[in-house]
Amino acid sequence: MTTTNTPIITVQQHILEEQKRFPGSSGEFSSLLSAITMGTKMIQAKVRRAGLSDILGEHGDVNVQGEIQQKLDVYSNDILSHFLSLRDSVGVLVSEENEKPIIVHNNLENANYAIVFDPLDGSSNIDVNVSVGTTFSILRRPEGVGMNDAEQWALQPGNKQIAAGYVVYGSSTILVYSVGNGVHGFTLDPSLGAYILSHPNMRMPEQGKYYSVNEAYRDSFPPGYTEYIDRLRKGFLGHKYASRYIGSMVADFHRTLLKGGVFLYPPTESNPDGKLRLLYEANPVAFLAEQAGGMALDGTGRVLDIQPVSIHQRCPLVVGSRVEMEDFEQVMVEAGSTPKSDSF
Ligand code: AHM
Ligand code: MG
Repeated sequence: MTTTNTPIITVQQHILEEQKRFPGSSGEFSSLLSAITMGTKMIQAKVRRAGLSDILGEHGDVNVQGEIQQKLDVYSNDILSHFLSLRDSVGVLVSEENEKPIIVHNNLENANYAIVFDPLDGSSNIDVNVSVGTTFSILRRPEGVGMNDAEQWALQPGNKQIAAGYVVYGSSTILVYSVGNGVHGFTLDPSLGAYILSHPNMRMPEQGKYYSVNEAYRDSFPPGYTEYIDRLRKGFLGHKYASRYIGSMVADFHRTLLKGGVFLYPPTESNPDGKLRLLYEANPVAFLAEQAGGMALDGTGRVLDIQPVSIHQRCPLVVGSRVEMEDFEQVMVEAGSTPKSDSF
């Protein structure tokens, strides 16, 4: 038997420690996060078998148990909704897969949290064996908002998130989360079925080597974006950049968090507000980026300061290392796209 001097810390232990930051919390927050860890373990198990479903004859309208087979994104939504609904502290669920918010507990006094999530981000990549992920954001019910006014629970700027995170189902499964006290990453040990702390106190490098954008759309980017990308290609501050683009935001962001650089999904002709969704895609990664020392802008200002008006609204997203992001801001000012902000 091998021994190690490094303490093994599970995500559950970690959450229990972090929860002490919430005065008066009586375990409800750790119970809520454990619904997410449990749900994502089940999703990853399904994702790992994705290519087998046809071979095993389980892909059809009805399987041998008489259950209707579901697409993976619907399955992921059902699983997370199921586990979160079991937690008394959850009042409202907002998912990319549901048109309207779901009121979970409208008669429980301590149902004070809204969970906003994309159950399977990048799901079009599943068929080609490329990384996908789950993103989530946790908000507290705003003062004075009634139990049934579900949209108002979620329509809060990202700076009100009390926790956010994601899971990448990649070459390994990793969960990254923050409660506003740094960013921490946990790799799933498949033999134990437990998320183990592998990346404590993650910090985004000050500058990276990669930019990440779907350059096929560059002709329709607004002023500033193309100039900025050209600057990165030519190199600045002693750096020449290479490009990486997976097409799963959560995986592209995870690389950016670890290696630095910048990820962009600008406005385009077909998506004038960008493609990504503010509440459950841009906000969680913006929260994590800032917690890790990076920045996130929508092209004109801080993503986390956007006041949402609808639960599925889109927003442009530019997120990355401090050096690249300050340069982006400068280029956008020069292009006349945005006033210089004081917030960075
Ligand atoms: P989805 O939520 O339907 O999966 O779409 C979001 C995904 C992101 O993960 C990714 O960044 C983006 O779509 C890629 O879009 P494109 O193919 O336009 O580059
Ligand atoms: Mg998505």
